[in-house]
Amino acid sequence: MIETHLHTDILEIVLQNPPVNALGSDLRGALFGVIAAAQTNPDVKAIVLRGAGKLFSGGADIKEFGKLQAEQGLPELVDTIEASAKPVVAAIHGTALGGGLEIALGCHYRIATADARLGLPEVTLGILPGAGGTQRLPRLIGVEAALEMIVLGNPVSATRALETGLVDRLSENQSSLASDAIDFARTLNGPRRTSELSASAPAGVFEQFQATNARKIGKLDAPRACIEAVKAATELPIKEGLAKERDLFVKLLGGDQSKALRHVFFAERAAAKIDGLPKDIQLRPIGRVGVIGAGTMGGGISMNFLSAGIPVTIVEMQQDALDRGVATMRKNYDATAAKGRLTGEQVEQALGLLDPTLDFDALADCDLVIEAVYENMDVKKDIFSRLDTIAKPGAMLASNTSYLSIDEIAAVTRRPQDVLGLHFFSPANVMKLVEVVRGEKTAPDVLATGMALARKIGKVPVVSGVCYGFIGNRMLIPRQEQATALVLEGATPEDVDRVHTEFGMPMGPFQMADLAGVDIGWHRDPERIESLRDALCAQKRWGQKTGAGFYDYDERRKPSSSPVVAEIIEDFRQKEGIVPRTISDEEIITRTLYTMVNEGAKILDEAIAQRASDIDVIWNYGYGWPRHKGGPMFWAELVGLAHIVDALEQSRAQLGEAFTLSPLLKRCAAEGISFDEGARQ
Ligand code: 3H9
Repeated sequence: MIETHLHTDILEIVLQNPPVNALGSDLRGALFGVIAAAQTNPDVKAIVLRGAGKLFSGGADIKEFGKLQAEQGLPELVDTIEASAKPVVAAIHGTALGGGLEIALGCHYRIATADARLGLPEVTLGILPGAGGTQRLPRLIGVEAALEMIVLGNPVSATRALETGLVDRLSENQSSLASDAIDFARTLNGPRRTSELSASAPAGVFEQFQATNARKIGKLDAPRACIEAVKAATELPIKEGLAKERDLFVKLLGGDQSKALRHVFFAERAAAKIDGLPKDIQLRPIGRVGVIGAGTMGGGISMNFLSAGIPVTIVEMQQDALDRGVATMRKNYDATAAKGRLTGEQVEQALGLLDPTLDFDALADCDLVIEAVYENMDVKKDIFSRLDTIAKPGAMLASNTSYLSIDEIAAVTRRPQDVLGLHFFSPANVMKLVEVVRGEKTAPDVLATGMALARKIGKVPVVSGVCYGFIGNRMLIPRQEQATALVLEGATPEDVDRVHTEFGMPMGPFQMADLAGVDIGWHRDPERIESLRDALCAQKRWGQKTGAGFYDYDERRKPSSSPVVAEIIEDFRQKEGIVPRTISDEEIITRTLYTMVNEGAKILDEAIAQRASDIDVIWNYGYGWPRHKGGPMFWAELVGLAHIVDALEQSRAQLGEAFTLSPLLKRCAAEGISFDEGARQ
């Protein structure tokens, strides 16, 4: 857990708890021991504390939270370090986060490598720094700088830390750090305790901070509690401030928001793991990527690789489509540069790696080819059989299809083991999610390479099996069906959307339909009107792009309720003989969100998703499910699976003939077990 070295008169303590030196109970116990022993050892004049491996410390061990009050002990440890009669220097490299930085704040001095980052990201886990961070940081660096770090959770660079007084000096790099820290420790006369300083706040600073960050804070509990704790640092003596911090910490830790956010933290990391694959699997080298189709998706997909320094050959059938595609990519890059997020040089560098061509055969030297043409199985089959004849042996062949069967596509090639799905979400250069679709015959190294490559270009990849719509879009289908049915039965599109946005989704089903295009998948015959959607499409109400969909839009795309849509809905009700009734918000939740959970359970049961938390990651990153509600599957367990089954059964009459309850959902509800436990049985 820890190693100690006595350098004549300086005791060096090295934290050794890979991979991130999390401050679990064993490590804390060991630290208490050496700090105490150092006090009575006459040879020790001062102490240096540093971390082994890549970083100083990633903070408290999040896995221990909620278990046996295990998080107890870290505040006491920080107090013990600060109380040391001998000066203690924290020597920081890599990152010092959360409890890791709080330990450093308990130390009397801090030295950091020039590339180190220091932060208190607890707020992103729905908690606050609970080991004195909210009381010591404002005392050390001032209230305004502390609020930025604590309430927004953004880490700072070592240079910024030096400016604010968070660190006392810098060391060039990791190899110079230990000796610089030891030399520094030798110059010190005695301890200097941060808790003995006082923190004062300029008038109105808290109100102003809250107002500036109102949108980020939203309905979240943790940022509010963080502000309250920092305020306490300016009003109360240290002891009382620490007690207040503890109180707020314990409350947040027991709350649903923190449970959800901690779930998301581990869910994201679990999603990277592919069940049944050896960890050391050899990946295929990807030096050049081919993209077929320079439309919105093809262009967006290409930009990801270009930005990561990977050359792209992009193929189109017509010169004007190719030119348009390249021009759009340039426009998007220029827009990013205008916001200061890229330099002109970086834009040129990225576009310099792009090879636009009409020659399909140019794909022959690509290690991965991604097809991004429109959704038509025959077209895709044709492309893949051509690819099969020209792609080099071992090249990976991917489709960006959102719905179609990867197995059917792979079957037209003589190398189905090299075929997989890489389902990017629109806009593909922005959205983080990629569903990596594992076909029946996809080779393990192809799947692993797809996952690793997606991470390399900054995406969050999640494995999905083959089914219509894969994980995310398949779950949208029952939601959309029920949203439309609810409108026919008496709700308005505005009612349904409001329930979703109040829940925390960025938009509701009808707002989403307007954004994506109401006409997607429409049969294009204005005379054939069989659904509400057909009626809208027949009147060119195709969504935001035509200025009208379920809502009316002004020139700035601001939506307003549409009397035309209200009339169309009314006509439909009359035609179907439906007498509208009042629909409650609870019914909207049951029929849109619970049906989605039901579909998620089927997806898990069919092993399309590896684990329930993968479904949550997909909804967080692909559809904006609020992180503080975990994801649909986590949220369902929080609401109670038995309650969900009851509500769905009560709505049975409205859910229609085709509706079936997932046997997994029913079983988990009856036995009181989690989705994953149920799926493993
Ligand atoms: C806190 O400190 C509370 C205190 O204020 C008060 C207490 C009273 N605990 O991310 P990676 C695991 S709250 C347990 O892939 P990287 C992680 O799950 C804490 N486990 O590595 C993964 O496991 P696996 C505040 C942790 O190099 C493995 O380590 N701190 C913790 O890309 C590798 O993780 C934070 O919020 C942890 N604290 O990034 C920082 N951290 O291999 C959270 C990581 O089984 N951590 N693991 O999947 C991070 O942001 C990143 O992990 C870090 C390294 C930047 C450190």
